[in-house]
Amino acid sequence: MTFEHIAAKVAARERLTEDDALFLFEYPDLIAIGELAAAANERKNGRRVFFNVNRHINHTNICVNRCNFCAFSKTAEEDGAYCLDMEEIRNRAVEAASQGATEIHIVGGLHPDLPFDFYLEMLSTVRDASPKLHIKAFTAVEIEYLARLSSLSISGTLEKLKEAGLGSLPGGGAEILRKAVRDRLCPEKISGEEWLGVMKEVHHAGLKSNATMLYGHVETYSDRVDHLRRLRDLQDETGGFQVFIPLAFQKENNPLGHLKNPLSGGVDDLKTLAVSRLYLDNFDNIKAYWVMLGEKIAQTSLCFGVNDLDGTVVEEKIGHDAGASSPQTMTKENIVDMIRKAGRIPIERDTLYNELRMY
Ligand code: V47
Ligand code: SF4
Repeated sequence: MTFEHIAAKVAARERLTEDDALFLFEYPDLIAIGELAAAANERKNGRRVFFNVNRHINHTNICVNRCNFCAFSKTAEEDGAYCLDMEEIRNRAVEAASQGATEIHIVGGLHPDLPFDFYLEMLSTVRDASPKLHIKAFTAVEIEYLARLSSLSISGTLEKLKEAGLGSLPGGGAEILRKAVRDRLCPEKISGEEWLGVMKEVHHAGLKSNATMLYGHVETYSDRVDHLRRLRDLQDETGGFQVFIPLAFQKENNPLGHLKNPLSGGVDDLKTLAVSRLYLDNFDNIKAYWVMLGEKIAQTSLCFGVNDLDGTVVEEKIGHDAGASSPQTMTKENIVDMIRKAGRIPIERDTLYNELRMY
């Protein structure tokens, strides 16, 4: 196999194999991979780059799981453990709507004591705060937990959540799907197969979702490729994923932070985004999440196949508790400026990738 062979396949719009993706991860010429990914992206999306105006709400950090990469979760007794009440949730949603947000992104820990009604009330509270807000909430991991809590099936749980205002799902909780890695990262979490199974039901329920991959800890390139292959296979089947978001591992305040993983850093971030663009030919959008990448790598990634910069975020806990040095929030003007300075066209989108405004 040669790089030229893979480049010819990309030019001919032929699907890449797992071996091709592995070859690209191991190939030392980042710029060549980036050029190929940028061309593949431009064929799909031109020079347009999406962002949205959103606000995150992490309703609680109390969690029954103790994932080894997580600096956010606490037991109920620990200092810093919290659970927002409905008034606090409502205030955040009202403030977001008044600042022009179109999306509320809600995820949190797996709280041992909250009833299923809390989650329904949280959705209806946000929905009632403003009809303009799309609610993107709960990872596949939380959905499985809520199904156990409510004693309903996954599809029954989704139906109830939809009735209360759920609009789509974020892509968290995927981590690395392969069992050997997952056992080291998060032995208490649902398996990779279960994560995919929940997403399949989400898509069958008519909801869109996102997909992530947490990278840069104990995994190998082969584990990453296996992860991408499973996402691509499910996407072939359902078409329900809107975007792929690689999440760069943040090292502070968690048990895996001491590891010296050679697969991390700016070059690896850009390569991971570029290979994802090339291999995931059935995903329209590849997102650089600036919270984990930092502003400069996120902006640079627009020349490496990325066409989405996430949003304004406002209040971020998961990455920042783990040491992310990016700001808490980004103004719309700042995101527009980043995109323009990369020679691209900023497009504000809604959660479902409808175009709202060109800048
Ligand atoms: O599921 C936890 C990850 C995820 C760390 O769908 C960590 O639009 C890095 O999924 N270092 C939550 N990552 C965030 C997430 C997300 C973010 C932005 C947009 C979307 C979307 C989804 O954060 C968790 C986990 O995979 N995470 N700890 C850490 N130390
Ligand atoms: Fe809990 Fe999610 Fe953190 Fe795991 S990653 S400990 S499930 S909050």
